Amino acid sequence: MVDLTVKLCNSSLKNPVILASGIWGVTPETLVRASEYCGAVTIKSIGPKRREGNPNPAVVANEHYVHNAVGLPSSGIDDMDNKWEALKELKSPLIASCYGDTAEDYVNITEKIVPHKPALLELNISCPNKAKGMLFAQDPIETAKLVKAVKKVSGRIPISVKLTPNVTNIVEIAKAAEKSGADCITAINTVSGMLINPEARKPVLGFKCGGISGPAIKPIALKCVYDIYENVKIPIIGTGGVNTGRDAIEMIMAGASAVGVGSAVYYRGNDFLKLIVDEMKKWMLKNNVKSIPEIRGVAHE
Ligand code: RRO
Repeated sequence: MVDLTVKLCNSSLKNPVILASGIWGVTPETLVRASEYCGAVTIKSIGPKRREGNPNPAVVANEHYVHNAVGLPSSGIDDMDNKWEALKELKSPLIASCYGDTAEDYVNITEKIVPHKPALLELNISCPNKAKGMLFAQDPIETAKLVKAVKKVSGRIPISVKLTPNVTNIVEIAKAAEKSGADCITAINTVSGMLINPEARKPVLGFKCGGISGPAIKPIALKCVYDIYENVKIPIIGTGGVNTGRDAIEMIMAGASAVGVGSAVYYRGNDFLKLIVDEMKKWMLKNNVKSIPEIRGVAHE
């Protein structure tokens, strides 16, 4: 027998696989379906108000990567009042992800989310598809200020800060988040990139550039998680390019307490979460590993 359960902040998860924000968790129905199999589910980031996405094409995929500039579409925090009830059907804990333009946006959204008691609130401060300016997650001082402001209103709900790899030193940002009271780190968001269609002589995506996810970014995500693990004590949700149970095991060996999975749906189909959990189980049986904590961070030894 293998034990896949893990503890993450205040929650017990039936397994370490978490549906990452964005790809599948767009409606309560897909979240409920995902929750049958995975340890926790993350809702598509909720914004301060209604926002349409970017012009098409907004997502393209091949065997190496998924490239998106979806553009933070959201029906807005107030529309969540129509969704909380349906989310009571979830079979695993909910991670509420949110984004904003200002610290006040994050604070206001947090105040509206807290009464619904998600297991974790994920501050998405790292979407590469914001129209202009620097991201919170590209500056340790801004990250710290934001986390402190949100912690004042988040009560007992633990906070995870989702970081971008598009920085010189992700560890410095993770440390700033931890020092200001963050309970968890989610690493990483997508890697900034661009594709060009040579016949059309222009970028492929309507937004021109976007975020890269999928298999191509797994080594980048692994190094970020590995480096963060050496420098902070709070748990890490390791996210980026995890497509198989074996990939998830690698992420745990880098130091992740749980593993975010999103783009894998493009490669493994709608059963991706079940497939990845089953593969983890099989790998553990074959390699005589009885529990997840037994292998967490072992790549550092
Ligand atoms: O919606 C998006 O364009 C998007 C978001 Br919010 C994010 O966090 N990461 C990403 O690659 N795309």
